[in-house]
Amino acid sequence: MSKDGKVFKVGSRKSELALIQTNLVIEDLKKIYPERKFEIVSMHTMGDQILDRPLPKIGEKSLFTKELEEALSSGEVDLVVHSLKDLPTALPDGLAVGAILEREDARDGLLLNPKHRGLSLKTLPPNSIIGTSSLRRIAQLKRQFPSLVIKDIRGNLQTRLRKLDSGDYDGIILAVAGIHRMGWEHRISEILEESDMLYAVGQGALAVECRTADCSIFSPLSHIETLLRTVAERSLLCTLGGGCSAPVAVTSRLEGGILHLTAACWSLDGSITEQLSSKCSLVNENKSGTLEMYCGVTNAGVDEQKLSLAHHLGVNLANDLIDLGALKIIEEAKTANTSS
Ligand code: DPM
Repeated sequence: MSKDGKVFKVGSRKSELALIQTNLVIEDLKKIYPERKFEIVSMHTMGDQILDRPLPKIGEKSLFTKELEEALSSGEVDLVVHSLKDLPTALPDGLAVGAILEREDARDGLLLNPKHRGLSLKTLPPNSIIGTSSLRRIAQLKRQFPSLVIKDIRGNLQTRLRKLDSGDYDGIILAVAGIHRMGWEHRISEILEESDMLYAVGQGALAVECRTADCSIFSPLSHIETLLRTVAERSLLCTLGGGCSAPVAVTSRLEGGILHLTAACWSLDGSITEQLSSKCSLVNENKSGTLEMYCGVTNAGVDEQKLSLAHHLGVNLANDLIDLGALKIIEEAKTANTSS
């Protein structure tokens, strides 16, 4: 795609959330390229079509991205908007994350059936049914709230809300960012703090995937702090080899030039856990960074040394977790889930 081409073709999944997210990014792009036209090309992915099996059991890494990436590689579309947390840490050859936009609230939230108005995970009656299909959420719920019952839930967000309100579930856990984008803030009963629930790598941030040669077109959309935090998180996940469905979770923050990263992994019943924190200074460091690609994310427009430091923070923390036995815990949790 040449920079003076007339139309950007934007690939998106067909779900309402995906289309809202795609339009948010198009609005930002229009500010930078006011002369451009945008055309959305929406498609179903394998993950949208298989609705009868829990996600981690399907076992395909790029479940929600493959068809869109093929359209990018073939030139059918010029960019694809993803939730960063759905984007694997290794991208197909020739593709890259050209931009990561400012992160929304990265935490998870609890939505309740209206009959439980005013309650929280702590005050729900014993045996209340909570819907989620995330190993990360399942393990943390089992560990922190053993009296709750966890039941698998699939489908897009509207389907999940309908199942909640029809009484199939007492509560469901969703990312606050997605709830906000859907305009459902009023349904949040509780925002889950770090002490109760760490979030998924990349949660709350939108990413633009593009052909590597086009990265510089999209990099002005990147939000530096988000980029640094999420590169640290993705480097951790990549080193653990976990993939999107591993029971691995994080929190990160950038404060006074210091990047903080906490990461944990759990066995499926939440009984075994390893959690570690680390930090690094991003000011006045004099380490030379030679990498150009950080888990598929390009360094265009950002201080390469800082990105390299963020990358190493994630890699080192992952290796410390591996020394504590993280690989065995993650593998066992994934195997237990696929065989049960
Ligand atoms: C990934 C997970 C889930 C999505 C696993 C996890 C949740 C699956 C479920 C990798 N992708 O979080 O541990 O609960 O059944 C997804 C959502 C968003 C992006 C919805 C959500 C919106 C938030 C964002 C599904 N992907 O997690 O509530 O943009 O970060």
